[in-house]
Amino acid sequence: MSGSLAANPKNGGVYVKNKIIFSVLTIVIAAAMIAGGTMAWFTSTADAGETTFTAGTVKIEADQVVNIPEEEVHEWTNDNIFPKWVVEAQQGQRYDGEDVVSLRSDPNAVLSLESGRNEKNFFSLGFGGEIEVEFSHIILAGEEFSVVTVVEDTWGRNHYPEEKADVYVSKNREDWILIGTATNQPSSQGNQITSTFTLPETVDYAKFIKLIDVSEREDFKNDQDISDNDRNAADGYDVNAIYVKGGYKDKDHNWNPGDTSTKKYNVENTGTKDIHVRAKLIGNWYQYNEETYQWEEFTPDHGDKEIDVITITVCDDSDWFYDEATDYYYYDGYLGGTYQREDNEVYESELCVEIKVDGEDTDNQYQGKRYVISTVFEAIQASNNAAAEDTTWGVDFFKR
Ligand SMILES: [Ca+2]
Ligand SMILES: [Ca+2]
Ligand SMILES: [Ca+2]
Repeated sequence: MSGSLAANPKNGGVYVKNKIIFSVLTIVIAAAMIAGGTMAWFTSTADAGETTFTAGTVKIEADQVVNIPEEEVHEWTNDNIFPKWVVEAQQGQRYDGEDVVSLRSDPNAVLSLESGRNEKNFFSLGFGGEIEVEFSHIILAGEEFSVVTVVEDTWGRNHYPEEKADVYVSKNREDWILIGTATNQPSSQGNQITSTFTLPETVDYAKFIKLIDVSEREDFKNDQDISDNDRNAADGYDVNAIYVKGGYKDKDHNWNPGDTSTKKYNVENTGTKDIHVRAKLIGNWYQYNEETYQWEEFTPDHGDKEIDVITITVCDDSDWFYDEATDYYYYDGYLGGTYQREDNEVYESELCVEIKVDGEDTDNQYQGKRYVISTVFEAIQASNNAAAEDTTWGVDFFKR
């Protein structure tokens, strides 16, 4: 019989919970799918490249409610942010109808900015060619806004016809908004020419930028001040780099479906009484509502199949166990209170769980979605150090 249950005369001697004290808090970790199956985790404490997050200490105590606010998932940065990757590239032809030389034909050249003169630094669009890049952060209009920057190489020529490209932004790759035209003029200015744009008020944010070459053949045809060689080799706007200055940056933490991430909660009893502790992990998918700028719940659809692509398991060597019947994670024992606490008494413990995203069933519908786990901790008074014989919450501690 648990010490937390007692005969209550007012209820006709029925055993009721008379000493239950809940301390509840919510800790949020979040993940979002990026196109191509890469997933990003967001937490305010995660460093890029690590898969372990420390959520801080969960302090559980009688008559206390502890709330840790939901962590921000994006942070504003004034840095230059480069695209995550090239989504699509279609190179046009040169003026003479030949293919653009191979040195100038690597689309990935646009993902970084270089100075100097090297044909490998840029991707020549060719007449009518295009390139499309995706960012892992949000390009924004509004009070804090992003400056879209496109850099072209013409290497400081005193005279050269205009090479230009229309610049579009999109949040979904379907609706594109023209924000301006980038140009190589004045070509004499230096090795690189920079064009900058901001999003119009009508666009909340964007994740994609597309450049379409709109250089005019007539400009080259009619220009008597360039050589025939130059004219024939003309290959459109030369994209050294596409980037954005300022934006909401994902707390970038990429992982792929099939990978496992670790989440740890340090739980400490700061109350006077010995307690049992359990935790419920509630996971939900969210999608971004472009109108409200809020994340809203999303229900994955796998047809007739019952599929949960997220699997959560307790880490090896853990002092916690999962009880399927109640769907809670329990600390295996009790955490000693401060009252008459003995030197060797355990009063804190770490709940460690591994969160795995299935590699096969995590399909396209998860693109752009985020997985959030809310964790609620509950404490109940343990009977006077008699944990070995304890049954609480319907769980038989040490006898499972
Ligand atoms: Ca050029
Ligand atoms: Ca060119
Ligand atoms: Ca470059």
